[in-house]
Amino acid sequence: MNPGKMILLGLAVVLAACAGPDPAPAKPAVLEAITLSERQVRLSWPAAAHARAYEIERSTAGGAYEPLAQGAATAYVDSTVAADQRYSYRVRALNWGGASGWAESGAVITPPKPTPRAHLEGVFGTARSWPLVATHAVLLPDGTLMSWYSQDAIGNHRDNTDPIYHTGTRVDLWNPRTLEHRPANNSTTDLLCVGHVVLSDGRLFAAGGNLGGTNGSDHTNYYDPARGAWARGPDMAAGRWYPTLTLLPNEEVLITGGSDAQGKDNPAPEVLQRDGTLRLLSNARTDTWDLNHWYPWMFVTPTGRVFHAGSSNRLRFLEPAGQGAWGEGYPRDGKNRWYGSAVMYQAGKILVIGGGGPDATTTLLDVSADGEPGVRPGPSMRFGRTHFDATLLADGRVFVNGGNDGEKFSDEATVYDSEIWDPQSNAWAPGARASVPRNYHSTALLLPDGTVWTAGGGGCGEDCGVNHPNYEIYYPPYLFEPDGSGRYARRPSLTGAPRTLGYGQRFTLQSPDAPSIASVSLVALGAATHGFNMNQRFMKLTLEGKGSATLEVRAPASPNLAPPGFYLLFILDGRGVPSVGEIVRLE
Ligand SMILES: [Cu+2]
Repeated sequence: MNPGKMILLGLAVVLAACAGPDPAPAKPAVLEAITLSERQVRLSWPAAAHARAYEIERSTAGGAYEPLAQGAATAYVDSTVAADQRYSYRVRALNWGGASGWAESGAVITPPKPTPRAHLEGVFGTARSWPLVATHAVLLPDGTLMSWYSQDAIGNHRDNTDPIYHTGTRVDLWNPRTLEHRPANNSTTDLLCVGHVVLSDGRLFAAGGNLGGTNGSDHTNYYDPARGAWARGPDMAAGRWYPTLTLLPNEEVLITGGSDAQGKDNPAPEVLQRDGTLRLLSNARTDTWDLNHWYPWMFVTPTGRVFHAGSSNRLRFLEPAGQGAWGEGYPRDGKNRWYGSAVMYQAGKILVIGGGGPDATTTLLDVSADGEPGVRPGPSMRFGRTHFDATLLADGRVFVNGGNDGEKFSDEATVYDSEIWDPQSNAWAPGARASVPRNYHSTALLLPDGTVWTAGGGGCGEDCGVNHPNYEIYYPPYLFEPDGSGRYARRPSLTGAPRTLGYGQRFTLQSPDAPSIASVSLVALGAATHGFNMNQRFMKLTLEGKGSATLEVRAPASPNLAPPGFYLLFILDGRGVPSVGEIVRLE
């Protein structure tokens, strides 16, 4: 007798009281699996028509499915999992008429066992392989993570100026809900060292690329997640290798810096306009002052201008309308912070971090108003770092990982310890220690589940010895019980959010945990490369009312505070524990 028949015979006994002719049961519409801790995975699915019971099976580490449980409920907590292991699940409905087809879950990786200091430092998961050295990484509005290096996975030809090596890019798309990778290759442009943002319509826009060495391509490219396809945009006036892209409040995109087809600084910013054409900011040349043309740190200010925060020692506002105009220049802190980083952690407030060969110092900038920028020293990190990553967390803290002494393609002097800056206390706290160096060409992104994906580093060809085609997930302190008991915290559940938020409008969120919710945050989807995340932005929203299962929240008042586009929305309880984020569009 086969196992399916045995199950049905067992059910026959259980269900004898309600026996009768059953139509075939419907397959459960979806199976959701979420990790509650290193020991528990919660499964849930909607009731299927004509189901009398459900049968659940589990696959461990990609192995065959094996029976796990049966029952009449539409949820199940699997408490037999191990830490830091990959699982997937499937469920089907049963009745007298037989069994439905299987509904499969996405795959989950259980988090690592917490350390006693996890609530203070967070924890890194085990390093797992990645198809390439992730030097560029963007979170797309459908929740997938796109990453690439160049035409190949590890940079064998990055310095070769033969055009044959610069006609396309090997691009990876990863779904964090299924852990599946699939190719999304570009066949026109070597996207190594482009700038990139997620547009307000959900497409990725990338400008520039590599022609070998420091020579920049004049290409622009769109990737449309809805169609799963790349398309060329208009060619720029000149090439750009290492440009920064900035999404503007009017949905245009500012393109600044980079080096041209001859490897010389490209001195004229351009703007992608809403009609898809480019406008040259011929009145805002950048070759007349000390702008470092490699990924300049540009930010939209609360007054709707753009601010240059570095990495050179020059602070300056840019008016991007018309042909553009730079304002007066101000010194920052006397340092050239090449390959450091800068984060706008709150509208108008910027944390400038490290860089310039190993430097542990920080500088705080305030550009809330248009006058002279506020400049004051911030607290120093425990470690000097260059070539590191700086990522805004769901609670507005800044997580810094990786970095070394500034040497490219070298893992000597690697800083493995992470650090976390809290804007409330203006202090750094020690973070967990990673197992893999993340230096030049590494990236990090906040994922919708509130963890941080860290990856990449190297990309110097077959023989260089410092390529890191792998990733580690960082579990921040807010995912653990604040009492130091070494347990994962119970997370508030966000069960309903509008897909779009209108500026200044009040909207309603659904949460069974509404009474315990203390704050709501928006974090723009990240787009990171070379130590600078040019799309991330954090905003705390005003919580205006609470019901037993609803929250009334006010959207940002102006596109100057948060440009139109895609954001992760989190609700956080009174202990600071965030929900899983929902991707919403601000318009
Ligand atoms: Cu590079």
